[in-house]
Amino acid sequence: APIGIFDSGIGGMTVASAVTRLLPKENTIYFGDTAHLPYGDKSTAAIQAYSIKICNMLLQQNCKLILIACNSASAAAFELVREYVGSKAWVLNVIDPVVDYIKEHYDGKTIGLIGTKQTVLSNVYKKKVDALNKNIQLKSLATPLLAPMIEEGFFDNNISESIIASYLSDPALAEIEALILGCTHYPLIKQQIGAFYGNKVEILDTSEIVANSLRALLEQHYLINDKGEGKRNFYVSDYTLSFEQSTNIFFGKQIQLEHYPLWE
Ligand code: DGN
Repeated sequence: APIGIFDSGIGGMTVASAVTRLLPKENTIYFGDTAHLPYGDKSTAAIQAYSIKICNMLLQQNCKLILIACNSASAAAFELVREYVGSKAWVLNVIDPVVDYIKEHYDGKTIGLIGTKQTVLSNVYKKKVDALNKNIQLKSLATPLLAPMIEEGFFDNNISESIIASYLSDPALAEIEALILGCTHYPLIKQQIGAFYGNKVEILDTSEIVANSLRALLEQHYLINDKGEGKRNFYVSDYTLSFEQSTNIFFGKQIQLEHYPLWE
């Protein structure tokens, strides 16, 4: 059975890429809801409705596990999706693995979070980190310009450097000792963010943490497929050539996207 991965667009391919690097034999089905992107500015109700419909499609394809590879959808719809999917498949989001990582590696520290408005305003990270009772202070800032900036290919030049510096200098993120990259796109600017802090702040790359936790879950339930052919399908709800060209940025090589008219 395949692993289903979905996101609001193609940014979730950073997570898909980390998963396929770690589990190359698994078959994966990726669904990018490009007809509705960006989720980061949508209401909770809208994101919940989109997520349920996408999960239906992934369940029809027999997925053994559904990974919500989008921080905004993880924040808005994880509980609902898990309830909806029930025992038909495992459901994983991109927030809990990071909170588990923090639980293991941090105590009494100040940690920063950047992400979309939906992710930051939902307060999900803060609630989960507070519930750890480890005296960790979570400081967060919505950084909505970063995702479109990266989509346009600005992630290692002067413009991205100055936008990043402007956001990270915000007093809301003062004196942090680690920073959570709470959006699918941000692994692309990990280097520049690290450099901003003179490499003295640990940058928590959620795509890698999530891939490790997905593998652990499959292992724990004897669901690993190490004899598969590593078949990969990439669907989008709205196809454009520019989405296809941008896959290169997020997946590391250009991917052929198939149009899946889920909303038509
Ligand atoms: N995939 C979204 C997320 O991780 O929050 C970012 C894309 C967006 O909504 N701009």
